[in-house]
Amino acid sequence: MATFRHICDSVAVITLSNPPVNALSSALIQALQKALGEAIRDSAVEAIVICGDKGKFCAGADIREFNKPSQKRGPHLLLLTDLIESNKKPVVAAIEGVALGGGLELALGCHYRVAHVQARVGLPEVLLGILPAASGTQRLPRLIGIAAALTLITTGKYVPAREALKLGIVDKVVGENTVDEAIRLAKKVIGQPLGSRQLSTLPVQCPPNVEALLAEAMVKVKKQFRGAQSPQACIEAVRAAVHLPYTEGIKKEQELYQFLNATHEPRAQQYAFFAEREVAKWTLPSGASWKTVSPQPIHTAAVIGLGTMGRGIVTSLAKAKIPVVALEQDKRQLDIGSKAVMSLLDREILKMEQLGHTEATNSLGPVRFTLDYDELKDVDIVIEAVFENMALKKDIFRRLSVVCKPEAFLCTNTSGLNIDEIASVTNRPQMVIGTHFFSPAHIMKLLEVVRGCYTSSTTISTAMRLAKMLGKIGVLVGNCPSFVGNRLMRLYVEQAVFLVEEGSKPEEIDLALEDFGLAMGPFRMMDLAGLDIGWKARTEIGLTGPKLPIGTPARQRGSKRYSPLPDILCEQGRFGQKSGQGWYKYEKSGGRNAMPDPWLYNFLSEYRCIHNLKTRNITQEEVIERCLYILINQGFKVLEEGIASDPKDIDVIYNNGYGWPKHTGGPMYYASLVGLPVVLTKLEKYYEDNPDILDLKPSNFLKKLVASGTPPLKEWRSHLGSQSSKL
Ligand code: TC6
Repeated sequence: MATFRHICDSVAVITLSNPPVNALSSALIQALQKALGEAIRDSAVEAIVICGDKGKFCAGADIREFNKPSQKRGPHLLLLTDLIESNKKPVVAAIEGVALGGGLELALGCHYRVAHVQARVGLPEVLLGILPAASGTQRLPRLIGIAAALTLITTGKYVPAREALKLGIVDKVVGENTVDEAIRLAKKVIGQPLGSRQLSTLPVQCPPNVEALLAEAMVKVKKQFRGAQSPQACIEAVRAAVHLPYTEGIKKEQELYQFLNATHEPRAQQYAFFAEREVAKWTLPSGASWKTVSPQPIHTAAVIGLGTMGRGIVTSLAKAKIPVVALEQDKRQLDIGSKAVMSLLDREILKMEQLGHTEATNSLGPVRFTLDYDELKDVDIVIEAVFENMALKKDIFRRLSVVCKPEAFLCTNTSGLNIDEIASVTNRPQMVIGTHFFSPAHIMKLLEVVRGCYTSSTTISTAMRLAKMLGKIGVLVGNCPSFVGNRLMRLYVEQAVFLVEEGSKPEEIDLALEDFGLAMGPFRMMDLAGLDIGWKARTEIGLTGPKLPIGTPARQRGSKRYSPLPDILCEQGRFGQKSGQGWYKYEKSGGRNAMPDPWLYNFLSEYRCIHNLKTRNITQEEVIERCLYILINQGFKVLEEGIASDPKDIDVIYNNGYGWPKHTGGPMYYASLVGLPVVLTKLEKYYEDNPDILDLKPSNFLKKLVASGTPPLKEWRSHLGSQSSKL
């Protein structure tokens, strides 16, 4: 756990060891306490170095233990940091890999910190619904000042070693032999006064406008993390560092920590943390799994189509150092696309340089632009990213069958088209898979990996590995129209539009859902994405436009309720931000500042008049319940149909691809928080009120879970029975 050994008789080296990331479990804290005690008592030891085993200092408290009652968690890290700091022998932290959360707090208790150039440090507790409760909120501001500490503590951002040096978090950065350097430093400072190195004794350097700074930070986090309490508690803790002596500040830190711990947020965020890692551990009904099926190596890739998605995908591959061939259909598109890609790559280089990378240009994989399919003959994987047109995609896959080597995997970046239909035109349907990227593809973390009925387990394994190589979270889902993410999203958006028909204003609905914590309400989202995209798709399948059978009622398709509102807006040229008007108006075409539009109010009252719709007062509660519960209900249907194998898959998709607030865990976790009987009763009520909204009809699986006594979320999967998995 924590081993203690002498080096050159005067320096004791204590190594933290708790694979895989040396997390501070109670056992490790106990072992560290023991090793420290021995080193402090040993008169032959004059200085101490703390390092981590296997090139990782420490990733913080062991999150797996957070659900244990606190009295069973053993000695508190806080006491340990005080013990380290107050002892007379200098203690140096040798930081390799990561010093995160409690790991950094441990290092801040040390008198000196030496970091390897590739190490990263940070206080990510806020992302787990808590705050740095082992003195991080009190020691860090004393070391680097209020402004920088606020940023780190409220964002949870990981800071690379060179930036940490600039900020003053570490004293030295080395390219190699971090522990040796720490030992050298420890020897050098033996006997020197430690007063100025004991952070808890230092005053906090406050700028004159400190209250304004804190207030500004509060406004920022309230906007950025709507509905979440931990960022606000972090600011309160830093405020305590400003106004109170260290020991009082620590009391406040503890109080705030206890307060947060009594809310649902830590559990929700910690669930989300582990869910993101567990989705990588896929298993098929056949028994094949991430453990048994090896991925094929990917040394080179190709991307077809350099529109918005293709450009992002090329950039993402280049960032992962994978050489890419980028193909377009004609010279003009290629010129436009290649310029756009180069500009994205330049931005990536700039970002890396700002973080202190000296060889940023060399750290990207090379990109070759071409019009020639023959250049694809040797690549290991192709990602087709042309627009959503089945005929076009099939043409491309037929061509790829001929050109690509037999071992090459063929991926389609589609947000909802049938993978099987695409695979069926190739000479290797088992090597075809859906890779649904999210825009901007070089930034968004989510990758929906869509298994078709022919897709082999090796192809799945390779696509999931690709996600990891790109720094993304791959979630394996089955093939159905719109897959998981967009299938649920469509109903949520549709519900919002129905609510507008019934009397809500778009901005009221957006506000209600943004207050709940969603990154963007449905109307602002539609305006951003472009209303014309959905309009085009609906026109193609005959829901609107010339293919719509004559005599179809305006607000009905089959037995289902339909709202023509978005179609009418498009007919009026209101496509959203791109045309300067949509559900909102904007300062200009391409503007981003959404303003309520009086034109829309008039238009809506006329529309309601024409369709004889009575408006009523719709509460925020109804907005949230109808929009979110219909989405959740569809989540249960997705589970029932075997399109996703576990509720956490849906949650990870929503948290990472759709701006769902992580502090509620994700839609399915949120349903478990609200209580499944409540969700069921509400759905029944709303369905009764709106029998033409068929998707409000509660799913059988939801009903089954409630009838089985509402088991906890981790047991839902076992209640699915012998459903036909699409995975
Ligand atoms: C804290 O410190 C509070 C202190 C104050 C109160 C006292 N605990 O991400 P990866 C596991 S709060 C337990 O796939 P990477 C992870 O589940 C903590 N387990 O690898 C996975 O397990 P699996 C603040 C942890 O190389 C394995 O390690 N710290 C912990 O892409 C590998 O993880 C954080 O929030 C942990 N603390 O990234 C740090 N950390 O293999 C969170 C990881 O069984 N961690 N695991 O699935 C990270 O950011 C990343 O894991 C990483 C490694 C950068 C350390």
